[in-house]
Amino acid sequence: MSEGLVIGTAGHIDHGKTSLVSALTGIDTDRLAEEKRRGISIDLGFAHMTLAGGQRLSFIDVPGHERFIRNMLAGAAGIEAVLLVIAADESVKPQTREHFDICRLLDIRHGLIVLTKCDLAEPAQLEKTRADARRLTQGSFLDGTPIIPVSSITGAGLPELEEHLAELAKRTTRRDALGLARLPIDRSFALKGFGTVVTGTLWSGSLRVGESVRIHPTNQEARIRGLQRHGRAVDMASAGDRTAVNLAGIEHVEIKRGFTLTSLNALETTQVMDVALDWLNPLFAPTKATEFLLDIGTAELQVTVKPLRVAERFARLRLAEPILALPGDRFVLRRPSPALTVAGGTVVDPFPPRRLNRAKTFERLSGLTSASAAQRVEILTEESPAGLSISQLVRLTGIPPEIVAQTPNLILVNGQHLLSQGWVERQRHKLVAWLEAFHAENPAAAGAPISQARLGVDPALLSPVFDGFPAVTLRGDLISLSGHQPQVSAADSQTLAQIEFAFRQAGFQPPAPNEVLAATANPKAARGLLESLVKDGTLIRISADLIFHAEFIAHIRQSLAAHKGRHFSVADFKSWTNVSRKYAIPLLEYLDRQRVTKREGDVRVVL
Ligand SMILES: Nc1nc2c(ncn2[C@@H]2O[C@H](COP(=O)(O)OP(=O)(O)OP(=O)(O)O)[C@@H](O)[C@H]2O)c(=O)[nH]1
Ligand SMILES: [Mg+2]
Repeated sequence: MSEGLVIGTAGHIDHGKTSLVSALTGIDTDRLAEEKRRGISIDLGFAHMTLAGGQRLSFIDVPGHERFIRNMLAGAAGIEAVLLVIAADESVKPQTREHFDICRLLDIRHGLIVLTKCDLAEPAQLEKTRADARRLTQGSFLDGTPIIPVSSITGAGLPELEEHLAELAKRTTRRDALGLARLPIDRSFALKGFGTVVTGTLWSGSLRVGESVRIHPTNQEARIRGLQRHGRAVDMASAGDRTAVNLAGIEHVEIKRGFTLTSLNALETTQVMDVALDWLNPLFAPTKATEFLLDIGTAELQVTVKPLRVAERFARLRLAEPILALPGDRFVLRRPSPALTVAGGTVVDPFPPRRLNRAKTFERLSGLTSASAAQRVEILTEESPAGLSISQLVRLTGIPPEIVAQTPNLILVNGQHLLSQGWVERQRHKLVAWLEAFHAENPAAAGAPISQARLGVDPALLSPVFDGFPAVTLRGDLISLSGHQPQVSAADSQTLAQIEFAFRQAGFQPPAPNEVLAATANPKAARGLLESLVKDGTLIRISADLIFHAEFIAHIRQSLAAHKGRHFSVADFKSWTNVSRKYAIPLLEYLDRQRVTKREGDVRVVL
């Protein structure tokens, strides 16, 4: 079970965010010398507390200064609820709006509004700030949420705030504990005696001591030596936990904020993705490819935004560096200068098709945007030329393999590859068309060698195409349309009968094929007919010049079946089957190849 709701602060510089966290938790999160000297927060601060009712809370305190929005965004990436902090004496200011916008754009769904510095505001001023806060948050996730006036100096309102925090912890929906482990890293440092430690909020899945993990985008592997939550060692961390991970096998300087720690061999980074965007102002939306800053997870990087069509929500992003992103991930776009948050967005496809056909892409992205997880797997499988493997689908969607494998409406082949019903239907159509053409060109043939009918598809994927498909018939190595009758002339059918009779009559002492052919009316044409009898399984070629009627091979197999597991000599074989020495050796070699028997030195065993 996960423990401890992760709450972030948000609000304008100097509005009392750090003082509030400190008044609640007793932890001063402004640790840097520069923060102390300047009296402002620069980087993220981390604190935690236990409420009277026993609930645990983690706080991520963010800087309000507009120059440190990047750090604020890295902090906001890990929170489940926000305390929107507004100083009662100053009311709503630019970064109040920007932080609030960022929370909305990142789809944070829970929070409280705290009016700080109440000791500094007259009652009328307090009421005005309260009204401003209501107006700002109208129609948003904070519409109707409690507004709690406090003073971090006098302590007024703090007990009420704690009650509201307890209630907030109860109503906040938690993250997905199933799924693959994913932890966007916000800090990496070395602890004496421990080595490398990274911290972050575990977005999904769980982590266990001893397990191996992957660091993206550098693709390094490391082992979890220890885990901590709320400063205490634990064996396991789950989705939603503020987690410190002690890693073996990697140096702390090799890891930066913005990297992601994941389960070992499931996910990959990307550099191009298709997204849906919400512009804060329609005028911000570019009409051609334009550079922005992309804040996603704890990472910030340069990105080129190419709108799909004018005034269109969908766009293709090209990232300056590879990052780990999955469908549904939220992000923020900022204009580099003058710096401004301009849009939020959702990753629709982190591995889009290379070619951008605008009309098709629009349709495709609309479909993916409204798709459930299972429908997404279906769409991706259907659009791929020959289905997708489970591991490919995991990489494309972030959905764990055991869930991908159970996608309804798809066909699982060999436990590792998914095909759509539509794909199977298309192969069946192709196969029927191909067989129609084959039969038309080869009217005398009973069917086509299956190896020719594979239509350029991996043979391992074909069983769902052939199996349970009544329109085609498989016989031995031959495939034909069901009901296909080989068209043979009267003369040919007479020759066919003559050849078959010659081999059937000879039994275990078959004639030389050339002798049989020589006895026919047209030996040259008869060779093809002999081969067709071999192909359709009426005759069986044991070696280059030795052919038996299939009846006798079946007879031999039957005789051997009675001796399953027994060791036997060539002499035994002759007495069981009445085959003469001349034929016994080639027959036994044939049976070895067919895995009916197996040679072990001087003797054989019946398998
Ligand atoms: N009188 C009074 N002063 C407060 C209160 N809360 C904070 N202050 C003061 O306001 C100043 C700024 O407080 P901080 O907590 O650092 O503000 P902040 O929002 O964290 O600022 P940044 O992190 O830089 O955005 C400090 O001097 C605090 O002592 C309060 O409730 N009442
Ligand atoms: Mg601060």
